[in-house]
Amino acid sequence: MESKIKEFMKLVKVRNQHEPEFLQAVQEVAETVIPYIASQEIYNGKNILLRMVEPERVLMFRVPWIDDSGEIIVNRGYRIQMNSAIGPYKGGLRFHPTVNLSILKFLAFEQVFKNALTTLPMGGGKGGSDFDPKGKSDGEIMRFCHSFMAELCRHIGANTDVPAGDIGVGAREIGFLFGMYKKMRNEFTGVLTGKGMSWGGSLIRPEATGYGTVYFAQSMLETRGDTLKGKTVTVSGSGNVAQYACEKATQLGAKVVTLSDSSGFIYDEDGIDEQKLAFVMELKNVKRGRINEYVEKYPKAKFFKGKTPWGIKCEVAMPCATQNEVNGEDAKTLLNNGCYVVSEGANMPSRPEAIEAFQGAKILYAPGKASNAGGVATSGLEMSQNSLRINWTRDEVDERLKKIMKDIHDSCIKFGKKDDGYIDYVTGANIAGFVKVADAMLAQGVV
Ligand code: NDP
Ligand code: 2IT
Repeated sequence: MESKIKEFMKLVKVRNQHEPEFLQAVQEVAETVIPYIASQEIYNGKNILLRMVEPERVLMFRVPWIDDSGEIIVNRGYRIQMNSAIGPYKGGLRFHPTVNLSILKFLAFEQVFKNALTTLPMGGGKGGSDFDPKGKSDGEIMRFCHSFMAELCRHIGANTDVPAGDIGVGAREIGFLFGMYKKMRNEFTGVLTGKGMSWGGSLIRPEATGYGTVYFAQSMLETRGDTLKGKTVTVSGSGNVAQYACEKATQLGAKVVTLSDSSGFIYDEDGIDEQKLAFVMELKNVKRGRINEYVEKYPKAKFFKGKTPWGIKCEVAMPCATQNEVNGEDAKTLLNNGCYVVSEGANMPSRPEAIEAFQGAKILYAPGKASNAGGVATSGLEMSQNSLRINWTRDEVDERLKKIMKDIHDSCIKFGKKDDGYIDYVTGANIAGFVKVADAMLAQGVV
């Protein structure tokens, strides 16, 4: 088996030599799915995984725009249309200076499996730009988004490819992107998700990723007759996912003690309650400030410059910032401090050594493609509402989200439960996602 995996990875590496994040994501899937393929007659000799690692289409384009000083700036735009076997391409757009082909291909690849797990008919895609929204005026953000969509609008559509938000892309950006799509194509459709409530958005979509990550942690704890009540939780990031993970964990009786951004983390021993979180939301979403301003408002809290929160004692950790933010040493520290639940809100936040440490210690560890799937699942619900031209209530969407998170948890158990009862959520999520997409690909032939 080892040699089969090595042989497969050799082929993938030759084609994608300079894409470390993409190779990292593929390696994890290969290690868990190749042994399964070998055990199932129907998938043998069909090169399905080899087809899955090759995007159906990669778009790369120039995004020129004019900044407030009158200078012409050129950014690079991308859309990876990874797999459409079970539905239109679906996945977010990331605007961050680190964006490149490797990052977006890893995200698109993960998205294929994640979307399959949601039980909804969505293929996988991802896109974005190396544009840095930090410090830009609203006018600059608008001009950039309009230029980006002026090209992207030819390649997407409500039945073709439906983008949404990710790092650096929230409600404001989705608004500008939607406006230009509508102008260029002269149609009002559900081509993007994460829209505003008065123009086709869904209740709970802003909350969904963070809430879902907490619901998943709850399901994992239930397998051990445990709950979130009274637990100390560390959260990284302070953006969309982190904010709502903090909100739901607090509502369920846990105490969230950290938040972070790329400049460092804050530690509030008393817990980040509803009122303090409202301050963070205003700071990050309206004033677009930095997390260290939290300690100016709440002087009992401490700011640790340039550090991540994984040295703080907790029972539950929720990485909600970015990829590879938890390394092997961080994992050991978390384990030594008594952490026994890790529910990932971000995509691939744990490095392979960290995952190995978590699973070696047999703690409850959920990979992002399972635990953060609530965001895209609710995007799927937004698409359904757009097609029906109706809006569901907050409770209705939340109930559907809870059910989907529970179904994902069940799928992980189905394919990931070991003989000793330990649930390997990585294997479970990868195989469950693979089976759904692979069966559709087999039915559709070599396309
Ligand atoms: P936001 O842009 O709202 O927030 C991102 C947060 O992460 C910010 O606090 C940001 O800090 C921090 N961050 C970003 N990059 C880095 C970095 N390189 N090092 C340290 N901190 C960093 O994004 P989201 O909350 O939407 O996304 C967070 C994660 O969740 C991502 O991995 C994303 O792919 C994933 N995700 C998002 C979903 C969604 O629906 N939005 C759905 C599923 C997963 P700073 O402001 O300093 O950059
Ligand atoms: O990584 C993700 O799942 C997202 N950024 C959300 C994608 C979506 O289409 O809602």
